[in-house]
Amino acid sequence: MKTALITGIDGQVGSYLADLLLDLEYRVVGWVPATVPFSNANIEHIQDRVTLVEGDLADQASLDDTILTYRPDEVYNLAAPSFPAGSWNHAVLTGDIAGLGVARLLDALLRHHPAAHFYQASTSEMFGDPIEVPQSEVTPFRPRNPYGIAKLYAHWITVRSRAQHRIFAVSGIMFNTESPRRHPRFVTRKITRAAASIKLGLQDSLSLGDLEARRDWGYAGDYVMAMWKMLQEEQPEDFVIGSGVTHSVRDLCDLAFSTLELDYRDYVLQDERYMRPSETAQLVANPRKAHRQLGWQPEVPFDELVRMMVEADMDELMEDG
Ligand code: F7E
Repeated sequence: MKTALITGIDGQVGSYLADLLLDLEYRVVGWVPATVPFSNANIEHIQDRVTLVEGDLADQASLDDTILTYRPDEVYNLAAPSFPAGSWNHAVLTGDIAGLGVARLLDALLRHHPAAHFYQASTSEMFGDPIEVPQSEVTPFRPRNPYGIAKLYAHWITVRSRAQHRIFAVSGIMFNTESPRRHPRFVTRKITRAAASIKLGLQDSLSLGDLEARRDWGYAGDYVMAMWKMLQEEQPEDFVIGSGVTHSVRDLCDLAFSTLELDYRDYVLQDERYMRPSETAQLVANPRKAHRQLGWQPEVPFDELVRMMVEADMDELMEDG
């Protein structure tokens, strides 16, 4: 039986990855934060089947202990602050955890268990304000916030550690991943939850930022398969993981509200508080390498994803009420 360590198992992507690895009969060890209360909502359904360990990417000792104790065959690093716009308020913390934390984790692997296969969760935010559209594995990086900058450090320390120490370490450059387990601070879930809440008469309106902003949104449950496949390859390589299609926030509103037979124009307000400077960038994946080499294709298209999220939010709000 293979053992996998997932840092950030309690997050959206971590929980879908844990579901997949349990289906594949791995022993799953999940890292949860040691110093802040964590929400177990995403992993409640599997808590009896995974081993939870407290750890922190700021704490070298907890990394060393975990690697020495479990000697995982595969390590998936998904733990990091994940709000690009909000990272301006926590630039140093973001750099420490999302950036240097990866150097610490690689250090622990190199010293205690260099045979492990390592996956670093990189992000389209590293492209930031890109010089080409769509973005592939060879597109230059131009991050535009502390989150993207920290993730870029993590990307390069992963790629260069592979060359320097000949370890199996790879970087998966993921575009936006969404699902009913998405935190409601992100725009997809903010909208699907609000649409359900308005339908049930619990809320009258929804304040958003730029309705014309576009993103390449995909289903988190599909993307974890690409992550796993990357670690099963013969050679360690980096991949861009995304759908290759963008939609606007307006499209998202239209779909989410019309699923519930509502017209978003009756409820959506624009609010300066949610506007971001430099939002003109076109972030869209060129996932051809993943299609060709990993045989990976996302299965859930955007409209189905939005409907799935709206329905889950309706169910959840009705249960709560
Ligand atoms: O914004 C626009 C906003 O906050 C998406 C993280 O997983 O993906 C995620 O980061 C778009 C942006 O995600 C509102 O301006 C409009 O254009 O859902 P989001 P994100 O910033 O793209 C990347 C790949 C990551 O790596 C991150 O960890 O939606 N938008 N109005 C809004 N966004 C929010 N949150 N709230 C609004 O009211």
